[in-house]
Amino acid sequence: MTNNPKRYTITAALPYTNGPIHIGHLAGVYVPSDIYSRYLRLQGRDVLFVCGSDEHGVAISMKAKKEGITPQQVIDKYDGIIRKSFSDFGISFDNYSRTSAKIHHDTASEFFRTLYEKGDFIEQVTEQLYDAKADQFLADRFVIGTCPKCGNEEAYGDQCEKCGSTLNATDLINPKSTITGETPIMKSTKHWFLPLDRYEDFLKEWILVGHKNDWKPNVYGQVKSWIDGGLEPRAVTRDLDWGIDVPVEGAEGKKLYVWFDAPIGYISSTKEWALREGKDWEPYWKDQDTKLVHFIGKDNIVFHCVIFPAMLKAEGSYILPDNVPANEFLNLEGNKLSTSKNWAVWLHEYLEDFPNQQDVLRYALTSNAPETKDNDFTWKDFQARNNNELVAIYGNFINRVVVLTNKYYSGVVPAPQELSEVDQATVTELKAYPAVISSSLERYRFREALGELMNVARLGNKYLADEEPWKVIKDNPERVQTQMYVALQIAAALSSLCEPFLPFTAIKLSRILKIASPLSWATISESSDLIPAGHQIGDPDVSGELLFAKIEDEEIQKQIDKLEATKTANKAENKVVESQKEAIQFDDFAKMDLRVGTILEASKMPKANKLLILKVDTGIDVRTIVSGIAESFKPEDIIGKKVTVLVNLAPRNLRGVESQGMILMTTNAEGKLVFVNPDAEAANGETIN
Ligand code: B3M
Ligand code: ZN
Repeated sequence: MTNNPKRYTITAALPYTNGPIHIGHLAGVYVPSDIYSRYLRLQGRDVLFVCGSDEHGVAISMKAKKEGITPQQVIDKYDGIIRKSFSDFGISFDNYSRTSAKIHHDTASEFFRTLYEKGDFIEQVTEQLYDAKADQFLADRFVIGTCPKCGNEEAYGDQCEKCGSTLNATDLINPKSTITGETPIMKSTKHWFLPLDRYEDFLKEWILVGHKNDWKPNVYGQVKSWIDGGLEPRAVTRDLDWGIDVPVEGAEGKKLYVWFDAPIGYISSTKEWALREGKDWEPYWKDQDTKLVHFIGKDNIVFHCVIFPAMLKAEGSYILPDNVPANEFLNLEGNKLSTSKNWAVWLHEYLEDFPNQQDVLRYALTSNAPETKDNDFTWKDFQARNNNELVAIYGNFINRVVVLTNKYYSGVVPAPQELSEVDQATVTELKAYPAVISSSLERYRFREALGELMNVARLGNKYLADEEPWKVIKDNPERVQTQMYVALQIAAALSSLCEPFLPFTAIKLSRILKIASPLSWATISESSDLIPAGHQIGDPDVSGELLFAKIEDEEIQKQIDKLEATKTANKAENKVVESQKEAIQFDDFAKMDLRVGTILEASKMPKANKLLILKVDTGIDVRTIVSGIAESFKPEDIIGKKVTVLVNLAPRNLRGVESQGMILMTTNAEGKLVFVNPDAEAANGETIN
């Protein structure tokens, strides 16, 4: 690959259509790939940015079983939701396809047949895991067990998401079927294996030597440990009823392994685009002057850096990825994002609560992106990024420039007088920013690049704060013409420099300044006349629009409460019911004397947070009972409550108070303490049997 590519093929991991898109997907893959693609287009480069829905694999079949619908219905439902989410967030794919499309089935089948006919596969009958109860072979997510590499007890049959290793299902320790929970038996079956061991030397040379310095350490490190661990043949077919048929004799009932077909989805999406646009797809995948970059999350590293490149190498006519800048994981409020536990901020739900604030989320996720290590999204940080940075720095600068331009010059850019030294220095600093931001983006450092963008807004704020045109206007209006002219140049530059990161803001600001099309970054580097004297900015009803709105605490609290409710629901759903205790004889039970009682008085035990002192009418007598319920009930709220009392429990001295019995309690679905209430009609003293 040359250092000056003729064209770029940018791919973003194909999302499984087994659920909606959440902030982790955006942060890990789709915002960085979109920033990079938008940036390259602004430099006038030939960019093809492709993606599509990943619609095969066990994840889809499991979702279908769970929802009681067909896999086709699952993929149609989520393909639509996902496409809308990407469109809503301005993820600017040139093509978004789907692997259930015929063009992909044809492309993947042809790819497989090419390798098959070249004799690149090992055809072998092996013993595989089989669920006799479900009458089904167990592969991928149909089986779960302990990862032999890291001990993760929730590793899948093909991959451990914790350490990134890909596995053979038979490698799992203590495997269990996720269909029936049964322990699998072994059963013979034929599959086709990609002999990765034959590509070990090629991979070592291409990656461990060739990309030692330009691949991110988190990516290089994982690939190195995987290669150093020794590569083995990997099955690229499965015994499944959902997926792409294996296109060779003797493969009835076999499907392509999803991770064999999915990366080929990038190629079929390119073909689909080329057909629609009347272009030739091959240069984007076969020309050495094309720069191919895969954007993925860290759990996909081995597939994009080892398995797919081995497939491309085996086929022989394709280029290899120049870089795979995988991100680490984003967590949410300290916990791992989880589709199955609904522990996520779903994009479609975000827009319901924060309409037209896509850029705020793009900004917060990029500012906090897990580029080198896992990171945590919190709603408080989201609010702070918006209020303290977007509103207070970027929005505030633009608002001041627009208000003063409208106030002093009715929205017309004033003609500058001679630029002062400060003006010159400011303009010189502005001209340097396209190169500064580009340098970070070319190295896939998106957080750093965004920080530099905000420094442009800071430059504008500082210039106005130091120059104080609102004071100078009284005595030296000519000077203010120059000051506002300089400030407007910074504002104009921002409208283009922010486009890759904040595309919706770029449109808004261009409308406010009435700039017809984004300024090229080369122009910003060379010219200090980006928005010329005499130019009329947008009418006040347009130019008066604020770029960003403050986010109030209530809006954030609503989101935090929503997550708390999810946590509670998960607790209830995942509550483990304790197994039954050891059997007792009836005589054992008969020893307990349980009665109906009523709480007459209640008070807090001094210096004991958990204890209440109760006066209980047991029907036999009124007695004192100390109960550990102070954290769940206020004394005044339980007066008169009917309770179940164990009256013949030996008295105990608790903090100097003699407690004569026990009130029976349990917990509700939310884990909150509740009374075991006898029916209201039951009279005090009645025995409970
Ligand atoms: N569908 C994403 C995942 O593992 C996977 C990516 C395929 S990219 C070819 O969630
Ligand atoms: Zn592992």
